[in-house]
Amino acid sequence: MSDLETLERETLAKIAAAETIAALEDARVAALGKKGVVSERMKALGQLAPEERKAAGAALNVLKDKIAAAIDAKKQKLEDAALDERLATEKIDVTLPIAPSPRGRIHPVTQAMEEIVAIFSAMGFDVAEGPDIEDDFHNFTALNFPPDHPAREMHDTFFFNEKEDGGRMLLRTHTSPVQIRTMMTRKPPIRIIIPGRTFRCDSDQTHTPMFHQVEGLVIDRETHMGHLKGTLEAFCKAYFEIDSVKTRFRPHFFPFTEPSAEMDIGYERVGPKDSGEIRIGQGAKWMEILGSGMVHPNVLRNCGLDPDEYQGFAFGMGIDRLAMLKYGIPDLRDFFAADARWIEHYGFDPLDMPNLATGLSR
Ligand code: 2NM
Repeated sequence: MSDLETLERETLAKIAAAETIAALEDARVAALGKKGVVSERMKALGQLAPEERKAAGAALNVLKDKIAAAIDAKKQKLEDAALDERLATEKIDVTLPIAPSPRGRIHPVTQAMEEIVAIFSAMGFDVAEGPDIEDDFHNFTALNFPPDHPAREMHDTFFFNEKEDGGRMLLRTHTSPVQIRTMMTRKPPIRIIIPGRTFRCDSDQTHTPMFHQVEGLVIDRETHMGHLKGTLEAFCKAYFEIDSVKTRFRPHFFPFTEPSAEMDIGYERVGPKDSGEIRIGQGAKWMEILGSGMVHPNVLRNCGLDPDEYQGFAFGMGIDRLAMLKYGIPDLRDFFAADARWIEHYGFDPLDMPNLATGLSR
């Protein structure tokens, strides 16, 4: 056997024996690398006589091509095997149940908001939304606030800098501007609730400068205080998940409703005296939970509705406080403290969407 044939056999055997890409690379370097056997022989061609050189060079080139082809083929084989192995070991079973306790919790304010939306949706209300940044007309004037009303003052409302026309935008102090926008663009009957962020210059134990409100509006031809009462009592039963609720309506004043009333619900203390634990719905004590009233004729007129043809009721309540009451959360400021242990304790499972069929909260 010629010397070249031995070299070919040894090199191809080494390539065939390589079980990893690294071993194959070693075999390539040993044969075709700069100092590899084939390369060394190429260099040695120069010492041969010209008539021998041609044949020897051609033979070496053939050998070089054979080795290169063998390496390519083997490389492909090793890569295919590696891919098969990965496909076999990295497979996932998409039919497995999802992880039982996903990380992340729903904030109690979000939970309360979603529960409130579920309750009013079942009563036939739509959810309406509007901008956080409002103008004076939608936040005050259209709502029948007189020009000198104290709520328009700097110390109650967050105003932006004056615009060129002298007007000032503001952070809405309630969600009522959305009711105005809805009445100006939609024909009655209207049944909407408006959950959202609201802003007032106020910060102490029980007030944060940003808070959440849900307001509601019903406009139709023959809507009266009885509808208001029935709707809000039904809401309280559903929200607090109790069969009966004791309520009372106290006369009040809002610029945008006439008559206006605050609704109280009955409650009592339970457990040890200073535990702060309460039961909502029954008992000798009263707690104010919302404001309401029949939409003022001026507000209807400001929105292009004829008060002799249409009337309706509206109400508003604070979601943060409703969440504290229902879930027994003692301190409002914890809502915005971004404490992971707090949200782990008071938060809700993201996969339990509130709905009336399976229960609002678990
Ligand atoms: C409340 C209480 C009572 C209210 C009134 C209106 C509108 F636009 F129809 F005039 N929107 N919201 C309203 C009425 C809000 O919050 C305590």
